[in-house]
Amino acid sequence: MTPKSVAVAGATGLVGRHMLQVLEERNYPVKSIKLLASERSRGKQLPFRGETLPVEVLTENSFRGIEVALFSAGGGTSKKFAPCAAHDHCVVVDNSSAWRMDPKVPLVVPEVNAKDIKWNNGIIANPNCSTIQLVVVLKPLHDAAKIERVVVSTYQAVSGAGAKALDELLAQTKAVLEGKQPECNVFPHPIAFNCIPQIPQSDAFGENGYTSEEMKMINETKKIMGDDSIRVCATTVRVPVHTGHSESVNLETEKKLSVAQAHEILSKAPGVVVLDDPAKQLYPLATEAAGKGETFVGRIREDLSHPRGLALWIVSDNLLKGAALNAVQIAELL
Ligand code: 25A
Ligand code: L14
Repeated sequence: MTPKSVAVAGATGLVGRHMLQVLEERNYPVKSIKLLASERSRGKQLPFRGETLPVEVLTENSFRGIEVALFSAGGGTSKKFAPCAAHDHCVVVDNSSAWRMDPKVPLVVPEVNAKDIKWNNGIIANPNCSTIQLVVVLKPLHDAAKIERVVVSTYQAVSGAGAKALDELLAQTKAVLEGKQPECNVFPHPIAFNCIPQIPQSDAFGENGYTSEEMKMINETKKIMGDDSIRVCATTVRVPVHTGHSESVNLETEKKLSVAQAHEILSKAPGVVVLDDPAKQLYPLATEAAGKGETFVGRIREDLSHPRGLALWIVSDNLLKGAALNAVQIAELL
């Protein structure tokens, strides 16, 4: 691949910093790199390949001469600036939810639908973190036995809500251990020693009773898998974990899949690692998945309530495969 001129919009955020780290670790052929953020980050510097680079303020003219831009600066910023970048012949890989369901924008997980990159018009959307790790595991099972229905409950890490949320988890944990009242600023309820069934914490529930995170999992799964017939029910829950989203998944297939067949299919699936040895207490854990690029699956067993049902436990790093790594993998395919 010929080296590219790259920009990272939202470089100072948790995801933006991981994008820089992943570009570096995977040796992405960077000819030049521009770090962009809001006015708040003016004067900040970030490390890249042994150098310290200045952060610039993102403007409509930031993308002249840039070939690839990775965006993780929130939906509003992407709505406003991704079209400017595309207009300047830069290809945007956007981590926000702004463009994901736009029929003119491909929504891509390389292991699942790399071919969709071809029809991009300058913007490619990076899916929601919980959806990415789900479809990486569902796709090979769908190809083998056609998935008809999925019921998923998530156990989502606090890092998904950003750096301030992580600070709140630590401060509240300390307060509770000291017998003090935990203070809530980011989350509507204490997240320390608790589970909160509302993601994101700032959004109102929809009229149908679902959160936007739950609706993202439903809609994005169908778009990435290219199959509107898959029925999905999602419950998304924030848990006091630092990094690594976990998911309990029940699926119903048209053709019966045995546990052994599911094991065999998943052990050959790209990006997937099977960790499943109950006798040795081996199963995926958020603490083990954090910092790794793969999606881990275990606890694979028959769903005893359904003749063609399987139950699984899926874990991946929400900042890596769920965000920065998937975005860089898309950029590598360009
Ligand atoms: O709208 P969405 O799609 O739902 O996305 C909302 C947010 O979710 C995060 C990501 O936040 C995104 O902005 N996110 C998205 N996908 C995620 C995933 N898969 C995900 N999180 C986890 N997993 P983020 O914190 O990772 O990154 C935010 C970055 O965007 C920059 N930014 C914001 N507005 C911008 C902008 N850049 C350019 N133009 C704009 N208009 C932001 O830079 C950051 O890099 P910054 O300079 O605004 O903030 C730098 C640091 O300042 C602190 N800070 C942030 N907000 C405030 C603040 N300080 C004071 N007041 C604030 N309101 C933070 O410490 C930040 O790191
Ligand atoms: O749509 O854990 O990419 O708060 C990523 C972070 C949704 C919320 C997205 C979280 C967001 C999610």
